[in-house]
Amino acid sequence: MATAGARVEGFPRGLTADSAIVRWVNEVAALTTPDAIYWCDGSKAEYDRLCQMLVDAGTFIRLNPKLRPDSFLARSDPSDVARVEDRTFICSANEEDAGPTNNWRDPVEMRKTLTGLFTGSMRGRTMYVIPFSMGPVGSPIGRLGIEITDSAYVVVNMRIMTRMGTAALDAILETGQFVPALHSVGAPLAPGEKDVVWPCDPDRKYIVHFPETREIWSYGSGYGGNALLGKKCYSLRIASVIARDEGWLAEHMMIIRVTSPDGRVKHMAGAFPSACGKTNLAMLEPTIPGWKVETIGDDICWMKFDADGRLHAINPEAGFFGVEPGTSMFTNANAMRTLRANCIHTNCGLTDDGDVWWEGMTKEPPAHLIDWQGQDWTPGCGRLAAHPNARFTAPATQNPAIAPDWEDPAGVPIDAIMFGGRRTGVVPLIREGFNWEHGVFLGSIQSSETTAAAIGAVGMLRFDPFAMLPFCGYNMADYWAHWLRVGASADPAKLPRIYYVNWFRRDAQGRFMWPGFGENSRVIEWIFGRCSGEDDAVETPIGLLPAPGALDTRGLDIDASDLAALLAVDSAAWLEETAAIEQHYAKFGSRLPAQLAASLAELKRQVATA
Ligand code: O2Y
Ligand code: MN
Repeated sequence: MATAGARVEGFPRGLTADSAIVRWVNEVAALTTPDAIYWCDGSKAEYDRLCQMLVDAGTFIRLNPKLRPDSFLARSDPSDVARVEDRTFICSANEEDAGPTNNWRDPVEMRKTLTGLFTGSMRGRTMYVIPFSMGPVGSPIGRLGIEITDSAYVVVNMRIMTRMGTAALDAILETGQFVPALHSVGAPLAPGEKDVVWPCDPDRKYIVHFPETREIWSYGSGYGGNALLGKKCYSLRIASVIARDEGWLAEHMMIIRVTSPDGRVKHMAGAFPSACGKTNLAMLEPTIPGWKVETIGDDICWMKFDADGRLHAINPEAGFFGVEPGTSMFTNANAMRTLRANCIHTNCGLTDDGDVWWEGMTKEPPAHLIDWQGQDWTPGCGRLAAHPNARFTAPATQNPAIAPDWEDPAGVPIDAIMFGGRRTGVVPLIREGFNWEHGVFLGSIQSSETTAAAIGAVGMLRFDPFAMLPFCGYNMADYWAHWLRVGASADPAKLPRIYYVNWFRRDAQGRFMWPGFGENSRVIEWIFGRCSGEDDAVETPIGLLPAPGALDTRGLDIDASDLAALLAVDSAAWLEETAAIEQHYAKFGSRLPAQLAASLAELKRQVATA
């Protein structure tokens, strides 16, 4: 089949020219005028062929097969290294439906702008059609999509991150449902023009969502969440809107299974802002004897009520797109083991023996390497070997801690939900919400210091409710109302308990007061006990904190004064915090749910009189 003069390869059997998919693909081809249209089948042979093509084009460097078999390094354009929040748009018909935390644009205007940008944008390139499933194909919690892209780098990453290819296409044909996700790097090639290793449009980037029609258009970037459209764009921004309309939850959460020494099992989900250790927690190796943590997912969690009236969660992804700097055998040994082969590394250093390296990976840096910008690097040269947002793309199945049934289409029943952030002061190590409504209050006031996961200043304190600030596809106040509705519709005894953790408290000298990493299992153990009915908490104005001695610190080298400070409630500091929360809430005007305003008023009353 030929389309608008483009060569067509791999056209799937069983697809007819008048199907909605083919009509959409043809419309896109007519607009973007690629040289060829390639329908992906998702096979390993296809993946290997495309990886070799990327090696031949200079986009991929094959790593030393003896050290990292079937693994590759890519270096992006320096203008294209992270998510671009200020170029991410929610184009709902009404501005108020996007809310004060999103960049809104009029959908009609935005369509005009995008149509202009996409006109001829794939000239000289191949347009890849990627059918994919978020979640195991056929899961009642999963969803389907089709990404069209002119980047082979995106195709191979999508094969790791989603269930992509023929099985997903068959499911789309059976259900007739898919979210269309259109992506172009925005770098058309003139006849005979030589390509660059990382094509993108350095000056114009648009990551655009149309929530009402459930469409995604992304232009100008080839990196991460900007380009792998199944991830943040679909699984969070568009899925959060679908979830609101259908009564479920699409969340920025890791999911773990925790098993106690006596074999009891609980499942926990956790929302943490970008690059705050969610992947480390998802792959945690407990330091307390006899406990086991298994990974279900590290970034995204879709939860629906099952027939048993409990929230069941799946990880809609099939891989990890994790931060490299700081990842080591000490901080996340399971991640390091996951990276032994079959991975794509983007923007880290290349050692002289053909391996990868990033800051924090080993105590001693290599004596020499090639840095993420392709320059010679030696320790102390004043530049970073890896970009702070350097990432690995790794198959989830390679994680030694992955739960054997992590792909169960029915998902796992969630017992506890954690919120957390990077807070130097004020916020204690752990507290429990009084009930679901108070838990939603805790999520709504989640705050954290910013990291390198997105372009912008690092280390700035910002409210990041439910860790969804950059990812909620509609008005954040309506999202809180949705969470409250979900709770009100359920049997309270079957709802997960809600917690707020902070691993990042520092003392006056700037030293971390809590060791973190594997020692976080002590906090997990307390949560586990609470979910099992243990009565070892004290009530405070900010929530339920561990009773004295309830947190297991046996074998831990921690000062009693540090522990006391980690679990203290400083009323004066909380009174100041309530002033900041008032400002945060004021942005939402009359859309702010009354229950949250009441929770804030009660907190203020209590800390003011304490
Ligand atoms: O998409 C990027 O460029 C990095 S951001 C990211 C990547 C994987 C998982 N989570 C995030 C995030 O920002 O939350
Ligand atoms: Mn994330």
